[in-house]
Amino acid sequence: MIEIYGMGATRSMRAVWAAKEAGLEFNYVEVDLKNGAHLSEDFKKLNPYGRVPALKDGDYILWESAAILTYLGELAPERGLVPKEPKARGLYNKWLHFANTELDAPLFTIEKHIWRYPQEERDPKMIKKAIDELQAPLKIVTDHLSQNDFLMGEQFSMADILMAHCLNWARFREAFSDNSVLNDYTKKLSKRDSYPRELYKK
Ligand SMILES: N[C@@H](CCC(=O)N[C@@H](CS)C(=O)NCC(=O)O)C(=O)O
Repeated sequence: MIEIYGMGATRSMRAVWAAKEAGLEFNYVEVDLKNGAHLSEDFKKLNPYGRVPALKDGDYILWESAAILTYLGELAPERGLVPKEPKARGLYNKWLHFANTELDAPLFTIEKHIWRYPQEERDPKMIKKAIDELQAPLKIVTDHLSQNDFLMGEQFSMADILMAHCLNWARFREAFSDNSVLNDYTKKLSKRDSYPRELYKK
């Protein structure tokens, strides 16, 4: 049985959502980040970097949310969540990497300067700079989604999970607000049966 290690609405919700979209059975193991469970020697056998999500499938261990999404999608090829055809796969990878490098990375910079760094190392100017830097990639995503239902056109894919999580995070950190394209897209995705809304109730 697949095990997914995570906590609440953190990046690990991406993996839970993906497993549900793929129709896979899995056990969800909550990792108490607040009490440092992710830094234990046991957890570091699953992810030496001490982060969630992590996945265990028998003897197979995988970490990094984008890699987990693609792995889970490939376990259920009939659902078409990860394109196989090389050109489509290239576009799928493009959106995964774009979300991770151009959205997730500056969003994490914001978190560092809001709460993660020691007080004396936090700099509000870095938050503003990261929000400014997010505007160009957000425009690219907005332009694309104003012409397409999903990142891959008419077909939902695992890349939409990563993108939707980053967009919800960006809105939460006030990188955008009244963008009807992005708001409609994230709202539509949050209504999918597989959306792990249960993780937001905690
Ligand atoms: N690039 C990694 C990032 C994972 C990550 O940073 N997860 C956070 C939760 S959103 C975490 O485990 N944080 C614990 C910590 O930083 O100590 C991925 O996408 O899986």
